Amino acid sequence: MLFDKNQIHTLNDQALPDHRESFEYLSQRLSRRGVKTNELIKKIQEFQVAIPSWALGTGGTRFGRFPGGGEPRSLEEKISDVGTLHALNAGSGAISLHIPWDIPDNVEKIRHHAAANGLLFDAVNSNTFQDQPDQEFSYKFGSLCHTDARVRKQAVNHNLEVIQYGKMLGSKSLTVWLADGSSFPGQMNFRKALQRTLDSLREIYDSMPSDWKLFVEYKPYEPYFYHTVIQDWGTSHWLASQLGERAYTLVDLGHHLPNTNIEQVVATLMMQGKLGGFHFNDSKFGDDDLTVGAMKPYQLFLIFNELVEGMEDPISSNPSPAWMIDASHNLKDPMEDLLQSVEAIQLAYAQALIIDRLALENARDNNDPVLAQEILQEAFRTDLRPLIAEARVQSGAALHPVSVFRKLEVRKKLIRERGSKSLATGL
Ligand SMILES: [Mn+2]
Repeated sequence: MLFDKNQIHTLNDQALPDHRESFEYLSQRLSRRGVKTNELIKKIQEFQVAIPSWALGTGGTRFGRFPGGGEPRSLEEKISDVGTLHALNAGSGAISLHIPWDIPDNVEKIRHHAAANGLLFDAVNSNTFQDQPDQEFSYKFGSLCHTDARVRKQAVNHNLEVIQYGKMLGSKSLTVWLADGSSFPGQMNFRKALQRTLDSLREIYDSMPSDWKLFVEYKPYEPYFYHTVIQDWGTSHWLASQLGERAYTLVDLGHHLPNTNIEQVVATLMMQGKLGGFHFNDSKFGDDDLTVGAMKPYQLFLIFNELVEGMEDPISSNPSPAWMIDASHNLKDPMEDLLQSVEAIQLAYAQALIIDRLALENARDNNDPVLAQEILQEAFRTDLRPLIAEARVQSGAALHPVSVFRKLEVRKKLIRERGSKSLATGL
């Protein structure tokens, strides 16, 4: 660790009187509304968001990349960086690996290092969207959907290899995101490509350990510009339903066309017990990889409203989804961006938890959209930042994570240790 935990506590102490005042005021307001602050804090503390290994380096666009230095050069350093985030916010207690970028050379050492940082291994991710130097066949024209059975076999085998690494580290799920698709009308037979994808996924699904889950991610465009094989939640849901009860849809906030009602997608999937994973980010135009909550915090809140309803529904069989941030950062310090993203997620979650659900249902039953909006916005416009901060302090983390990150000069120390030109693997 680049700093002593006591340094966090010292910095907290300086800001504590101001925090106490805000928190006391908020607690009183919440308790008048019948909200139990302690229960809320416990739920925030239990809510852990996985950090993907590829989010720790500077991202870029197809036009360029402007790294800021001190990027993690190895899997071990990626784990250290997530450990640093978790020490600061107590909400990033898991890491999601990407194979082949993060193949562990010494499994025991990696497991130990993660445990020492208080981290679990979340879903493992396969990669058949780019060619690796040693692979026999190219994925230029697809992977699991490819017309050539040998290419499909290679892609299936890669996924099985990813599962093996995941097993060694203690993961319990595989996320499959395919870049498969076409860029020109007529290039691909939609029906045959989808059928081949299902057949390939079935091979992977049938080989998974019995306690593993398969998450099928969708995306409407990019890297291909005419069609993607798994374009939307409906296609993903159909695939997951065909595969079996341990296959689920994964929703990525950036993987929708403009104005899609994502909260409705979430509600529909949870109603059927098929929402397995969730990727957070934010966007203005498409899959922009912006900081969570930077652009559309109200939409995020509305989505969490459905997530909380789904999680609290005693009849729904939906398992607790795997939460992950899926973004890259081409202007901000990636670690500062991740701290902001986790806080935005926790805030939206907490806001959704304080919605007066009984009153909302009554308003709905009485067809009263005015009252329904009042109830939702009462929760959304309540400033719960002191509550999130209190949850962190009680967990021994930082009152103000970004501020502490800067005061402890974490980036400067990383650059000193790793150099200003280090490049994170996988980007
Ligand atoms: Mn994603």
